[in-house]
Amino acid sequence: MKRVITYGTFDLLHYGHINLLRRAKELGDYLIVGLSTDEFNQDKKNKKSYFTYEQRKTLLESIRYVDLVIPENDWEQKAKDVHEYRVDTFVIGDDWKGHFDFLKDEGIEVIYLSRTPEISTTRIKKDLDHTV
Ligand code: C2G
Repeated sequence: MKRVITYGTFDLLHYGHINLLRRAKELGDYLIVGLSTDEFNQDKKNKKSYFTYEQRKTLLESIRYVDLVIPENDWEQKAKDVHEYRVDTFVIGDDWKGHFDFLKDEGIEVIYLSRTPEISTTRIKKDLDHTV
């Protein structure tokens, strides 16, 4: 059983997120998502999500590729999570390329997947602002 983990805010869930989660699941048998909490978003990621943590968690848990959603409370938890959840592979979009290579020291495979270029939560918000 190959276990894969990824992290993110996943606000205003869109097909770019789904493309990432689908490819992450294809790399193993079990996919864990570390979902950024509202506090982590506001205090450390300088992001204000439209949907709350619980709403974003409900959305993620309904996706066929996702097996478990855990809270992401800080930048430091990854090195602990990979052992606690017996993870083999860490995956994230290549906008983070190089940022998490330190996980290789924990014996974890680190893979950066290409982002879906034309879509982003920021773009959705901007486009909607112009339509109302
Ligand atoms: N993503 C993507 N294509 C997009 C938008 C997002 O592949 N058009 C990917 C991102 O690369 C990331 C995941 O979807 O792997 C979640 O995106 P965000 O919610 O924007 O994640 P981010 O805020 O970058 O949080 O500790 C890691 C951070 O929590 C990552």
